[in-house]
Amino acid sequence: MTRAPFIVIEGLDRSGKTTQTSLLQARLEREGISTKLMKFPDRTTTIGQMIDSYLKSTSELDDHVIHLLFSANRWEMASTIETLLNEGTTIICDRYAFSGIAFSASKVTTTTTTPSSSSSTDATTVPKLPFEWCRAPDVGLPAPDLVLFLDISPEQARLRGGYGEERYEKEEMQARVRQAFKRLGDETRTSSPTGVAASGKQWLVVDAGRERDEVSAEMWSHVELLVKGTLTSPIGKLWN
Ligand code: FDM
Repeated sequence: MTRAPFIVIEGLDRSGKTTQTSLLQARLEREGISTKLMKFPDRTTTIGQMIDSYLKSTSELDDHVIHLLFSANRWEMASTIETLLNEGTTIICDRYAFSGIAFSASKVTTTTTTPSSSSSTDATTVPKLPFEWCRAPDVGLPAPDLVLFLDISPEQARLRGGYGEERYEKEEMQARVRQAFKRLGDETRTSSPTGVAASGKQWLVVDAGRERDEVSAEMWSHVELLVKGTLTSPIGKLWN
């Protein structure tokens, strides 16, 4: 039995991720490929509305609770993802479990101390949630066949007008998130030097600091191979 591919676009804020995701969807449609665009968080569900008000800082939630809500928001779509892929609909997904881990694992508690011998202060940061704890709730979700990670440096993001108003859109947070994404990408590459993991998952870094059309052309070159090929392997499960 053949099925359609599951393609995830991950990226930092200001990387042009949302624009690139729509351009990719438009390209797939022009090629006559049946496509569904998904986005996480999906703010339309009851859980999604709780996430939305947390991100807009109109509500406060414990860090563990919001992390589990982000994961639950993916689980509520898991069976739909599987059904669509098996029916032959290609899924393009704007953020997925990798964002879930990268953002939650980048939350830190900062303590500052002033050594008696100095007038300057030392800051120590400690993660609020361990990396493996952050991964656990997403283990078993449908695994993407391809992850395109849109990378942009904090300097380039600043040139693009800086970050927005939502909760995680702060420069130090974004720098930690970038490191966490690197760790997730390296994990995939370690399981295979070509970036293709044993389960067929692939993580590719795209330099999103370039012109919009250059970025979309590179993304299309990776996606085209997948959508024009024949996929017979069953849908994988994340981190199994
Ligand atoms: N985000 C997104 C998380 O913290 N965890 C998740 O699981 C997901 C999917 O939510 F700051 C963060 C990432 C971002 C915010 O994302 C909203 P969009 O793409 O700006 O809507």
